[in-house]
Amino acid sequence: SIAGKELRLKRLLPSGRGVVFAFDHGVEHGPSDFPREYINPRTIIGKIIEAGVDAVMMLPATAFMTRDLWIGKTSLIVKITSKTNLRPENERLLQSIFGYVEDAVALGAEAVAATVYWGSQYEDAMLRQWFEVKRLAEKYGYPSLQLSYPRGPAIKNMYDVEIVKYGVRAAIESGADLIKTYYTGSLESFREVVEAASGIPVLMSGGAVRERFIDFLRDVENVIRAGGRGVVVGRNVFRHKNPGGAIRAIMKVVHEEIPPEEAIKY
Ligand code: FBP
Repeated sequence: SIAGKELRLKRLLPSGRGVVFAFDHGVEHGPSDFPREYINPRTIIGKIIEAGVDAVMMLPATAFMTRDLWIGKTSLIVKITSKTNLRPENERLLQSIFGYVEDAVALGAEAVAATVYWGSQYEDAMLRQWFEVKRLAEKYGYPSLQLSYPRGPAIKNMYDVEIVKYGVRAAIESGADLIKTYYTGSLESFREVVEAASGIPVLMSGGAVRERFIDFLRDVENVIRAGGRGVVVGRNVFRHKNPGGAIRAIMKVVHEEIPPEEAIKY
């Protein structure tokens, strides 16, 4: 259903831009990622929804257990793949299936998401997963968000602009409708990343917590100036002392282009 996919894309990014709260870290990194007060997924999801975020991205089971908090209030992106850090290090470059596209349909999501570690020794297996997700997403009319993460023994610097561009190019040539990738550290370099995406919306992946939140907002500002469509952020929000305020500030930068120094006051 091509119309269904376009409708959902429009609902996900009504203004063409968006702020998405990523919340799959309990599996990807383990519960130690969260301040103790946020150990129950409902606590942080409640705060983020209240702050008025555009969308939340979760695994199917987490989306289900928090459904009363987000239904009718914000859009949902169902992430289908994940992995734990309990695995031996060299096995962490492969994700596994945590659900099905049908879960996204049942939950009333706007999109599905899956990770591809480009350059990993498991690239082939990850691509099979990706196309399994993609095939059903197309069938049901759901956009597919690719977490395009170049990563593996052959990749020295995963934030290098040429490497990120390669991942983005591979994402568009594997049919991603939305791309989430690393910030390359400057406006100029990120402009090249956006160009490489050739019109497919690029969202910045939040990344590790910045020492100063204002610096994170400056990165987001550069992403927007470079033609990026927004951000998918987890840690820089849920590790912030005021996660709701952090979301509001990011929304100001993305949607209203308010300078970070101003936006941080919200
Ligand atoms: P962050 O903003 O916390 O970086 O969240 C984005 C994300 O892609 C999550 O969806 C995922 O759990 C995590 O980063 C993966 O992080 P890592 O770089 O350690 O694999």
